[in-house]
Amino acid sequence: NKRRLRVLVDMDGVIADFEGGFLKKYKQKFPNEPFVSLEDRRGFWVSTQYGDMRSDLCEKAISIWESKNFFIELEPLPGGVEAVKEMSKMENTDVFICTSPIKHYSYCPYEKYAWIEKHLGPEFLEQIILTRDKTIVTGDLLIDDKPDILGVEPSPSWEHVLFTACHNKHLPPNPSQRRLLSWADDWRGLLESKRQ
Ligand code: BVP
Repeated sequence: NKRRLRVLVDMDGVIADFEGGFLKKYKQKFPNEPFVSLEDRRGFWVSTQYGDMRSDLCEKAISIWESKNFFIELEPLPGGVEAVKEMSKMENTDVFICTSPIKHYSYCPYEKYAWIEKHLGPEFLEQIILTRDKTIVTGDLLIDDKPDILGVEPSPSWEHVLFTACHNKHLPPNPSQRRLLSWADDWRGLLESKRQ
């Protein structure tokens, strides 16, 4: 039924606090190493900014999210879980959680499922899309904090709405990319704007 609206919601940086969880565990594991405050974060890749600070800090940063319990222990971002639950109860609306797992697969994919079950409920286990290429997934909207979402499909079906995060809030305004400033912003209006 092509009257239904399909919304793809990213996980890290949109409903789960990857940046906050990273910084907390990085400081615990490396108390004597320099760190980047969330205010000073620039660029999507945490590992790149840490590597630019000092080359060995790249692998130290990576060791944090490759550790057991990193993804499951991420805190929900304010309003995200509530918004996704409400969205999924709307008429003619299908919501999927569309998230890219890291390639170190020992814990991340399992913990992403466990996080969804814990915070959104077991019924949302039906709604998970794990993919490293979101361009091949069809939808009307993709709510994601990554500024550039590229893959093998040059012309994805979704409109990418940039979810504001510490690393993207200083980017110059891009008139061709709508933003959601937070879950307190008008996500309902955004969905309505995509309905025929
Ligand atoms: O699994 C997350 C964390 C990881 O990339 C994935 C991003 O997924 P989406 O939000 O696009 O769905 N990740 C990895 C690195 C460095 C790897 Br080397 C990073 O700096 N930031 C990051 O989020």
